[in-house]
Amino acid sequence: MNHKRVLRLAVTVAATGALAAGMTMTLTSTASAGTTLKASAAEKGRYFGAAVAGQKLSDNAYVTILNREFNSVVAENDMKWDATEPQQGRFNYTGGDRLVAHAQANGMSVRGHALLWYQQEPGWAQNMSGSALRSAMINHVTQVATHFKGKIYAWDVVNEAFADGNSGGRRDSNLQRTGNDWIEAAFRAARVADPGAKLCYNDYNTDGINAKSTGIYNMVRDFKSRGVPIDCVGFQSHLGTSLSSDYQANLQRFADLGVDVQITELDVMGGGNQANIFAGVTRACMNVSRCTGITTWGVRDCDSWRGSDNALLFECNGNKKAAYTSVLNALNAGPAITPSPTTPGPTTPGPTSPPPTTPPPTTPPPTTPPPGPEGCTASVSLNSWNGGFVASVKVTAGSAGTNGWNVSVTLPGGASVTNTWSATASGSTGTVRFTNVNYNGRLAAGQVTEFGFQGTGSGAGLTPTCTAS
Ligand code: 9MR
Repeated sequence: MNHKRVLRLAVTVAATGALAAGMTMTLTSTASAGTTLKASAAEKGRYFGAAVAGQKLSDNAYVTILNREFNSVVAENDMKWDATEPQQGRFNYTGGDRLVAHAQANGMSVRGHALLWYQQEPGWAQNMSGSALRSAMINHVTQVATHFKGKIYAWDVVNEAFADGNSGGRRDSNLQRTGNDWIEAAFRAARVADPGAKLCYNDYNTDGINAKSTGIYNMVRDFKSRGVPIDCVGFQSHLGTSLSSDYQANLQRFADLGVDVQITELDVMGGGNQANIFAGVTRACMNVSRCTGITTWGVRDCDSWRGSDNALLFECNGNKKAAYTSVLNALNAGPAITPSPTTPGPTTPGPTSPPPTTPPPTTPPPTTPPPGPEGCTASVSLNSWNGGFVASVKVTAGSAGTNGWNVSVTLPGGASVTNTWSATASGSTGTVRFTNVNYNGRLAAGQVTEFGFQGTGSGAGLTPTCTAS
């Protein structure tokens, strides 16, 4: 039986960022009766996810619950730095690929966790500092995000970079000591590597309006004002025996900056208040139109990092707990979000569906070509730090379109290219020539494609010249 009571109320999204991204939202109050977490969340335009430890995928009882109840997964450990780059420059994607394959085979989206985190750094990175570490970490972001390109709904680009307590400032770490701009450098590199993934900042102890969440809020506001690409903020929500009364207001103030919010690692101390707290978090997410989904940090109590806290929604034997029912009811009672067709803004990727892994075929040239020079033009945008840089290069075809292109840049003395994507480099110092790869050489008149490269030394004053063939 379908007892849908649909009450449409148009909500003007106050967030200028959302408006800039061409986005409007409709809140739809819908009483529904989904019978699984994923169905109920999906009815309301959200996902419901779980953190998965790789070895659990061979536990049948576990996988049965995972596939029945969840439509999003995140690797509990398998996509962290120590797992994916155990030795510098030697990447291991076995665990991450296995989880992505499971997700794709079962219609689940994937959150990526985490490109940079001061914990779980591989030993070689723990021993680094300064510009060597900065280069290594940007390379890590680039390589991992490129490997999973098109397969990740949202990346935790940076995890837990803010200090606990009242300072509202950054946490000390070797990453932080490479310079305060390390977070934005990471976000820019991630955007270049996987333009289709939403890019999140993720942290804990942000479960209300407090000094730490306000520090993060100020960073996000600054990023939005300067065009640093950030799309979402993750609220881990490892909770105790009470829920802050301004939990929802805190989510809402971030949403009002023009970013999505997500509950990313939810678990709650077992006992009397557990079901209420789980329900309160779920209601808060449902009441914030830009809260796009909830992830619990595990499936059953005994899968949890919190051991005897019994912090999750299923007992070890797979039975649903009272907390499960309270979450399901809160999902079913909540309003739906219907994102309108979205025109992606410059820093906000649009549709939630992952982009194709191979770029779509280039469109044929229009019959009346737009005005412009024949050949092609190129422009560079640079993200640099002391000792290194990432350059993003835009190639625009002239009025005749291109069959192929190459772009030459002359690097300052001492600079060299260490890594290139979406183009092939010849040479690494002095004048370096970048040639299209097989899928981005043919451009229609006026069409734009992008490639990038990373370098050591200074990238100042790069003036690219583009030649079409
Ligand atoms: O649950 C994770 C546990 O298995 C790991 O040993 C631990 C250290 O890497 O990380 C746990 O997950 C953490 C997450 O990555 C970030 N936020 C806090 C989570 C719980 O510690």
